[in-house]
Amino acid sequence: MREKLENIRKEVETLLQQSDVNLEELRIRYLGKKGELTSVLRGMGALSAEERPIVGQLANDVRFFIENAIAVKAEEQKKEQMKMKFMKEKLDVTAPGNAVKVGKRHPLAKVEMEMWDIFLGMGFDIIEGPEVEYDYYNFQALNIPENHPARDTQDTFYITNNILLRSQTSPVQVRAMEKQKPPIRVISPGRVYRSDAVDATHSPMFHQLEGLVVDKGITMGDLKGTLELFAQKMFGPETKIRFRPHHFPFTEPSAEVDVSCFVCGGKGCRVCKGEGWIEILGAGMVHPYVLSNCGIDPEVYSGFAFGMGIERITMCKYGMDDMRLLYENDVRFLNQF
Ligand code: 2NM
Repeated sequence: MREKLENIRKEVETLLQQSDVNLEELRIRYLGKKGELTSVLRGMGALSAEERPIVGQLANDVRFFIENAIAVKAEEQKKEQMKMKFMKEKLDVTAPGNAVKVGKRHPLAKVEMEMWDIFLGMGFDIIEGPEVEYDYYNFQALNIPENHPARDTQDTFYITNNILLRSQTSPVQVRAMEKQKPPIRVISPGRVYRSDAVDATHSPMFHQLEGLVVDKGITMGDLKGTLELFAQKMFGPETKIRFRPHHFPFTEPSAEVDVSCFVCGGKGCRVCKGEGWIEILGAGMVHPYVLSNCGIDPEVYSGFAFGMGIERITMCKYGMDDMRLLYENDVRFLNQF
């Protein structure tokens, strides 16, 4: 019987060496009501009176040993499980994260901001004004009275008889001249509207950036220098500019301004259509009537102004042949810039 108890102890000891042993099964198998230890104890009646307490003591020791060993093993298994769980759930803080897809700037916005930078660098301020304007600010103050032929080329959308969507950003500059004493050095970027049908080069809404400088002694030379520097910053340091005489009601004299083709350098290519020059803006000396309309004495002050289409410059710069691409917001197109 002693030998049997000793064997049970050894068996349990061996079984507990397996790390994944099922402790509950083991407990039932040895300590349960029909367990091996219990069946040994049941046989104790057959022992002699001297042997009984000794074997009884031994049986208790074995029971205590098994209970204790199971408890120790249970603790070990629990620790092992926790360790595995932590390994599985380990967070590698050095692993690269999931890239967040952010949008990109629209090419029109990119070009406009490039223009801001260039003119801010020359000391201009950026000013804004309403897109819904009075006829007075959009036309009359700019020397375009009712029935003037220039109203045809700048036909726009009317809200009422004397309120309209601005056809240029010059009204912003008229407001600036009314409010501010010279020296004035401003650019006014923004949306403008014209009653034009959509095609590859026209849209009823587009963007302009106009500039205005008013001070004592401002000349056409200042205009040329300013636009030359702008062209070189925008299209490259080799760029030349060319003035062609033109007519605008709000400037006198007026000019259309070309830049030497930044693709072929003037030899003639697809982008400049063989011309060597690309028209990019209109400009001139602010008409004395416009200055006096805004409360500035043309005998004391003079000024120059210019205006350009942001779409046009963007299309030139990136070699686009259809303006509609700029408004369709097809990401396959937009992702190229
Ligand atoms: C252009 C061309 C030439 C212009 C004139 C003025 C103002 F308000 F001073 F009279 N602002 N912008 C101007 C001059 C605009 O756009 C093609």
